[in-house]
Amino acid sequence: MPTRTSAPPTPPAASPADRLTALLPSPEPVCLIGPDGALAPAAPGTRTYPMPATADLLDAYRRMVMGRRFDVQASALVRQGRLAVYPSSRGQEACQIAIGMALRPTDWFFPTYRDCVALVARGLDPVQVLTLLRGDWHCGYDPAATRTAPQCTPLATQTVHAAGVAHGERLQGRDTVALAVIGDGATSEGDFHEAVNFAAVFRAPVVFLVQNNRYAISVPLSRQSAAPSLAYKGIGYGVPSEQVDGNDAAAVLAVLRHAVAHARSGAGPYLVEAHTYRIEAHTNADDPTRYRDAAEVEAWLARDPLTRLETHLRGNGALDDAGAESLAAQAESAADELRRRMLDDPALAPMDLFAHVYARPTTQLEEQRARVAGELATEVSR
Ligand SMILES: Cc1ncc(C[n+]2csc(CCOP(=O)(O)OP(=O)(O)O)c2C)c(N)n1
Ligand SMILES: [Mg+2]
Repeated sequence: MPTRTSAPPTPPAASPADRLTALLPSPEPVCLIGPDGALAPAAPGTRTYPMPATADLLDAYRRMVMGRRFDVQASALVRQGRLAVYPSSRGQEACQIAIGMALRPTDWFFPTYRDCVALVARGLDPVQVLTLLRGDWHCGYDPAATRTAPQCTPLATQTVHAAGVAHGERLQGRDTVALAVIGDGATSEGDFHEAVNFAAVFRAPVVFLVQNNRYAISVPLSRQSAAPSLAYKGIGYGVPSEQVDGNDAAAVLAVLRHAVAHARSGAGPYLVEAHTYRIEAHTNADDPTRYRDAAEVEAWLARDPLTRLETHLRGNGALDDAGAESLAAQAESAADELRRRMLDDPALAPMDLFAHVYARPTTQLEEQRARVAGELATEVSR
C-alpha cells in the first residue's frame, strides 16, 4: 500500500484586509524629486521606491530634451501643412520617456495618438512615427519588428489588445510584458474595464499606465470620475495599483519599473495613474481657452518635468552648462533632420486605405473601395 507523503505546509492565507491593503495605491502620488528640483520627503503612508541611478536620470533628461524638441517640431509641421494633425504631449514628457526606459526591447508597447514622444524615445524612426498623423498610411512602422502596436485613436481599444497579447505571450512561455497607455477620459470606456478584468482573472502580464492630463478634450476630470484617484479603478478587479507624480521623471521611472517587474514575475497586471497636465491644446483643431483658465496652465508650467529634472541634476553636479548645451544641440539637429525628411512627398497608393484592416472586408468597406477606385479612375482619365 503506498504511503501518503504529507503535503508541504501551505503559508497562512493573507487576511482579506491584507489582500486589500496590498492592492491600494499610496494615498498621495509618489514623488521623489519635488517641483523645485530637491529631493521630496515621502508623504505619510506612501510606498517607498528606490531613486533611479544618476546615469538613468541623465538618460531620462536627454530623452526629455529630445522629446520636447520633437514635439515642437511636429506642431510646427502641422502649421506648415506637412502633418494633418498632431496631439502634443508637452508637459507629459516624464511619462513619455519612462515607458521606453522601463520596458525591454522585446516587451510590447500599446500607445495612443498622444504618445509620439514615447515612440521616438523608445527608438522608433520619427518619420515613421508621424506617418499615421500625416495621413499617409495605416502605420509607419512595423509593429511586429518594433514590438509596438499602431497608435490607437479609438479610445481604450488598445488596452484589450495589450491584455490579449500579454496573455498569449505568457501561454507561449515567454516573460514578455505589455504596457498600454490610456488617458483619463478613456478610463470611462467599457473596453478599459474589460481589459483590466480579463488581465486580472488570467494574470496577464500587463501594465496599464493612465496618463491623467486632467482633460478629455474639453471635459475636465471632475466630470469624468468621482473616484479619489483613477488608480482606484484597479482595486475592484483585484489589480494592485499606484499613483505617481507624472511630472517627476524619477518617480514615474521607479514606479513603472516596479509595475513591470511585478507583471514579469507572473504576479499579474498592475495599474499606474500618473498625474500630469496637457499644456497645449488637445490637437491643433482645439481651442483650450474656451474651457480652462490661463492661471491653471501657469500653475502646471511651474511643475514642468524638464525644468525639475534639470534643476535636480545641476544641483547634484551631474549636469553643467556644457552638458545641457550639447544635448540641446543634439535635439536641434534631430529636429532639422526631421523637418528636411518631412519635406519629401511620399509616394501614396490610395487603395491601400482599404487593405490590411479586415481579412474579409465588410459590405460598406467594399462599397467605399469601389467608389474611391471610380473617383481615382476619373481623375486619371481627366
Ligand atoms: C471610442 C471613442 N470615442 C470618442 C472618441 C473621440 N475622442 C478622441 S480623443 C477624446 C478625448 C480622450 O481624452 P483622454 O482619454 O483623457 O486622452 P487625452 O486626449 O487627454 O490624452 C475623445 C472623446 C474616440 N476617439 N474614440
Ligand atoms: Mg486626458
